[in-house]
Amino acid sequence: MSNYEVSKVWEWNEEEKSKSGNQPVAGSRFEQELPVGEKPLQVYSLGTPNGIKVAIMLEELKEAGIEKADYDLYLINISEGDQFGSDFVKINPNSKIPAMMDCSADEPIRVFESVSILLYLAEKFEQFLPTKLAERTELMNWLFWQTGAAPYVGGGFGHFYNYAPTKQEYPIDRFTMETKRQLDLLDKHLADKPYIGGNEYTIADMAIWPWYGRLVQGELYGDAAEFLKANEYTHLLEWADRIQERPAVKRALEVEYKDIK
Ligand SMILES: N[C@@H](CCC(=O)N[C@@H](CS)C(=O)NCC(=O)O)C(=O)O
Repeated sequence: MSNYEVSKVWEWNEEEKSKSGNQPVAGSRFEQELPVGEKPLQVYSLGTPNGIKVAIMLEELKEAGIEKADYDLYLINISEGDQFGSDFVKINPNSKIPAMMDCSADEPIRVFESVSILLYLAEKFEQFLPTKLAERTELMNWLFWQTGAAPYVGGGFGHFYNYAPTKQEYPIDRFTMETKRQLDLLDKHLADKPYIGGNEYTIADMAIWPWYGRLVQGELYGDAAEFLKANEYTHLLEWADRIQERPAVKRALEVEYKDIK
């Protein structure tokens, strides 16, 4: 039982205000000059699941020999609040990694939201994206699914199971239920096909693997894989290992993020 009583109007406790902490307002908090390198793509990111998606795509494009997809990759340290600096906010007004500038376009193009970046690169370089309407639509279904579903895993389950300062049964139960339902969905979906979209490896695999593949492989949220009985999702695990074997994926996990300071 909690003693918490919901007030009529929520007030922000400004004493908790800090450069990196959560605030109920958007926009930049300080002046910042981000470095810009020589390569066509400038990527500002971090090795979290959303950041790893983009690193995989960039490394896959490199593996495919596409030189125009060469990139400079910079570290945005979200626990130090780099995402609230003026230059980063100009690229992503939502202050979240990953964010990218395509400096090879006549007018540089900003791209934010990890799946928007995957789609942009897939369309620009005509890779990892089927062209037939039916196959493309199936891929879109899973891309949009991932964008809507993963916050239940990260912001819901991962937060309350691993990061919250106190362990509370109600939110852990609620988000574990939903996370296991999503894992079961993917496990059933992958029972008769090697990749999310069918027989072809696509950006849907790149979007889903850093979240759900890494979760069942025991790479996210401490002992979460054991807690979720991840070993029961055998098709999902096989798929996760299949993706992990790709040289570009291995490189993406070890890629160097350059300092912005
Ligand atoms: N829907 C966004 C989510 C991005 C996101 O949540 N990024 C996290 C790291 S994985 C972040 O930058 N958090 C910093 C913050 O919330 O201040 C995407 O897919 O790009």
